[in-house]
Amino acid sequence: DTWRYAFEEAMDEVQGKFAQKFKEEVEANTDHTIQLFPYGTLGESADIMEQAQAGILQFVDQSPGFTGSLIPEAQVFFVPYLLPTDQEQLGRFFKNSKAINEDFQQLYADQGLELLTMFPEGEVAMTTKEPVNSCADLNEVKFRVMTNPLLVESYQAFGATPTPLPWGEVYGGLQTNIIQGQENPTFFLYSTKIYEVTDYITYTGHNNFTTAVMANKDFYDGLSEEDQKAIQAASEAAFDYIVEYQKGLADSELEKIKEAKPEMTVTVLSEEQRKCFKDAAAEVEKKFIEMTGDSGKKILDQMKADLQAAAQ
Ligand code: 6CS
Repeated sequence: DTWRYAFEEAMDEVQGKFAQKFKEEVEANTDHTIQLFPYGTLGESADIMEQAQAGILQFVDQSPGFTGSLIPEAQVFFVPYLLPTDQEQLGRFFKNSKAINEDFQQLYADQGLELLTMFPEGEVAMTTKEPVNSCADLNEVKFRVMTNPLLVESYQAFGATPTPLPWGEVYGGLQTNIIQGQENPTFFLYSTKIYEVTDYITYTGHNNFTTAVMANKDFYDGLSEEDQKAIQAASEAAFDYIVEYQKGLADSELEKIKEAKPEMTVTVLSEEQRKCFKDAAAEVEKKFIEMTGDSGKKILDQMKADLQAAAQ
């Protein structure tokens, strides 16, 4: 059979690299082929998730930034400063976490999705038209966020005016000044040329971009045990590959941005400058628990325990 796999990025961006490795592994070890659909070919993130749930797609990569309304607990990835920025620790966390590999697996299954893996795509940076040295600088800034209620709460707590939009509206929105800021990992700031429409890149350390790869569950459950094993092995191999692939990527892509736009101002906030963002985090965590109740609290606690284990 030919299986269809859609993702939210271009072929040569991180999700595309993962997908190509996954395809290569599946095709080498089963009789099936995989057809890849990069960002834009089948619509926005919300569209490809619908298609995967309907079984039109067999595989989909959708980041929790867009899964928040479907699976409220997935918003946990937007509690500021919960995830470390250290990529090695993150790699260990995603690989071994009970929260990811058991608890989230069940929550995705409840929505007809077989969660194959989650992986990190790098620390997110804010890009804006004016400098950001503290929360006060975000006052009156319409800041684009993914369509995720907790991310809206975060930017509200940071002092900005959060504006949820699908990705396709971000470049134009910045160009026409409908929005004045957005956040994304460094590689994406370069590959999507978002640096052309913003003048300041600010690292606050408040989050790491996470994404999730899943299969339609009816499709997956209907496969032979052999095919299921090959899919699991392919997603493990692609996970290891993508963690390795990203080593040094944020640094090299930041250099390319500086080359393309020498007047870009890049700032890494000091511990003192981060204080107001860190103070806001406690409020956002409280909101998360209000939104998700016992189920969210349980997953948050489990994640904290898993993160601690990965720190050693
Ligand atoms: O900000 C976004 O909407 C996009 N960011 C990344 C890094 N991947 C896909 C997503 O659509």
